[in-house]
Amino acid sequence: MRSEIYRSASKTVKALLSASRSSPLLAEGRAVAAAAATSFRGKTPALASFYERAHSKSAFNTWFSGALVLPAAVYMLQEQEAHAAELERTFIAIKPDGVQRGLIAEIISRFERKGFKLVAIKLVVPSKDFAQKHYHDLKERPFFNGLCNFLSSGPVLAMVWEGEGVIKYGRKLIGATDPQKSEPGTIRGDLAVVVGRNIIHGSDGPETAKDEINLWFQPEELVSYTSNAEKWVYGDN
Ligand code: IDP
Ligand code: MG
Repeated sequence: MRSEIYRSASKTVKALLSASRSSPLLAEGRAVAAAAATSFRGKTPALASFYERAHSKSAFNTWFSGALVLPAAVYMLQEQEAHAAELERTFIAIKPDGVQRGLIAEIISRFERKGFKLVAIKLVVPSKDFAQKHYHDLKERPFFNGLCNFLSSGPVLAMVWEGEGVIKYGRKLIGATDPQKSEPGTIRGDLAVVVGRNIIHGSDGPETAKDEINLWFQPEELVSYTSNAEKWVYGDN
């Protein structure tokens, strides 16, 4: 999955790299960097303001912008490109039982502590019709009606989490569908007792993740940002 920041970063990296290949002269590199910085505005404000601060009129900064800022920008964006390319997103929802039992913070903290990144969140009471759409795969099952009644009976905390392997590992954090069979240490294993009140939903694969995110969220509700912790959560040795 490619975030917007990834698209803009990778476009900028390509512009910077091709400019530095075609002309190693710093003066020209600076011109390209200036153009690239324009495209940062409104997308990566921190980087844009860093660039603008460094790109004032003094002789020192003229040298500084060409010699340091351009390679630094390329390095930062390459890093971002490397991470963003591997990241995926999943839909996670705390069902009405989890919300009513005061387990929101507990559940969010398990995903956060793992190193996954929250990119969307909202509290909603879904309609029965909406619940049926969400669980459409189960419409032949005897518990379908009761399940949809339950999901639409109160507030649901809908979220999108991002990270490498988050779809599969999110399911591991959640545990088996039936809490009687969920391992201790999992959310359902530690916090739930019966299948009808298993407190949390998580997408079960890449296709469902995409469909469920689209069902529950508008594209503009998904927030692309670089988390401070990312450089410590990801890395190769
Ligand atoms: P999952 O939530 O682990 O992905 P699914 O098989 O997709 O499990 O079932 C969706 C939800 O339907 C479960 O989380 C649970 O709330 C409910 N459910 C599944 N099986 C039963 C059942 O046998 N009786 C009652 N409810 C069930
Ligand atoms: Mg399921």
